[in-house]
Amino acid sequence: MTARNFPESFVWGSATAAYQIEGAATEDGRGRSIWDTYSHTPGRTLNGDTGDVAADHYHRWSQDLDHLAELGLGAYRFSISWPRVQPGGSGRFNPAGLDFYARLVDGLLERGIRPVATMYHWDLPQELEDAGGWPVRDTARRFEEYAAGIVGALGDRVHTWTTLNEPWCSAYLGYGSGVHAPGRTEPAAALAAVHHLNLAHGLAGRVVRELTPSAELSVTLNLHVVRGASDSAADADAVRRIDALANRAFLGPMLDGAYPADLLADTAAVTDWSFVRSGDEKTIAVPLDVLGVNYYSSTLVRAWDGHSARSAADGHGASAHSPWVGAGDVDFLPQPGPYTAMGWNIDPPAFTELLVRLGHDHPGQPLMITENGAAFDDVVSADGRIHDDRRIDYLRRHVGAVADARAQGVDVRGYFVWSLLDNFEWGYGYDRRFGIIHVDYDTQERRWKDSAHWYRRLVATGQLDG
Ligand code: PNW
Repeated sequence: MTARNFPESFVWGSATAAYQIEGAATEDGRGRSIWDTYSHTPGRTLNGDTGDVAADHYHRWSQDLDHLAELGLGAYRFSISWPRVQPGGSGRFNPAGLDFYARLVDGLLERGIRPVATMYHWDLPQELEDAGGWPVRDTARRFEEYAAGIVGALGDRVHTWTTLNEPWCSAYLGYGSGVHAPGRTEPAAALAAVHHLNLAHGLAGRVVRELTPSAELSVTLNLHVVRGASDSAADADAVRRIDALANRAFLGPMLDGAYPADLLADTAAVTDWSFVRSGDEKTIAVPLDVLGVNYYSSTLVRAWDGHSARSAADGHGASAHSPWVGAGDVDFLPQPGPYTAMGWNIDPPAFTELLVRLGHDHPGQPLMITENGAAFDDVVSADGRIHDDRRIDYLRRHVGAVADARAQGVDVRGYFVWSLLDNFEWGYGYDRRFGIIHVDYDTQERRWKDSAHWYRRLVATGQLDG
């Protein structure tokens, strides 16, 4: 067997998120989330796009599950909309909302596809934001109650429960740079959000353990591969600081039971971290069956010398409101291309590097790639097909990077392509297409891109071509 063969047991899937595909924003008793508010606020999303209709998956879910089955996928990662199942974020649950997910889960099981459910993919009920949002501790308690409701309703049928998707984005983009909902730009609040998201993960994890011991428990992190512009001590320190904010702020408490001391020291001018109470770190460190890893591109930094021009690659650098709380003197450098339509650089070796590091730092922790994929400007050709060769090339090289990590002994158990369908790409609206299946937003017609055909063959053979 060559390094590029994947065993039968390797899980192939694809991923979506509720607000990005469902639409039906006001149907069947759904409440409002921070993304409804944000996307309806002028100037927040490209072209003023909202998730009101999205890919209309709420009405087309059955047909969409048929696509999963035709792709031959073993698992489907979706998210549950908190305001659809618990409209005010506390108290009463909405039976119609729970029914939707019960039908979805049953539809997956009927097709022999494992349900991998994410509890939170960024759609916080607006009422909870009005009460302070993730910077306040009570939100973690509300999340625990929500988790008990959905696990109680669906627990025995869901194969894997994922507490959070990318808490890095929720905390730093939602409360630091403000480019995601709720659009706040408050550095101290962003760090408090980090902690309360971690706490929410731990509390919900305990709920899963207690209510459905046979289900797998996971969390999904968007981990950063941070490289320095030189091997100077100053650049190495910039790498260490960004690694602390991006990665160890989550990996530390979740997998090692404590926040890294350097993170607390680096951010001391922003907050004293007094929101971390005794016992919290123990709660957060609930053992995980799998750690979900999302990877798209890499990050290059240097220590700012105070003189040279500042750059702001990805809009995440030294902009007016940086997500990199307390690291205003770290410069984010543009990287060599090629780039995807997000402007993100393509760096498959960094993916292998990340996985090898995780295998080294957290031995015995199984990993799952819960998102990887690319947006490109897709064109429907005269033959009616979408020849997305660049997406195929991106996917081939990144699946290859996973194979390389596995060949080095890293325990990666599966791969989910982002995304099944074109969808609402947050601040970029419908302008950026990540799907392996094209969506015509006028007719809601689904059409397989060449990448979907390519993925089906990979899934069937477990063998990378080319
Ligand atoms: C992830 N960043 O989001 C999400 O989990 C998906 O919902 C999203 O559609 C996908 O990746 C593609 O963007 C991210 O700015 C959004 O670094 C932004 C960033 C990273 C991930």
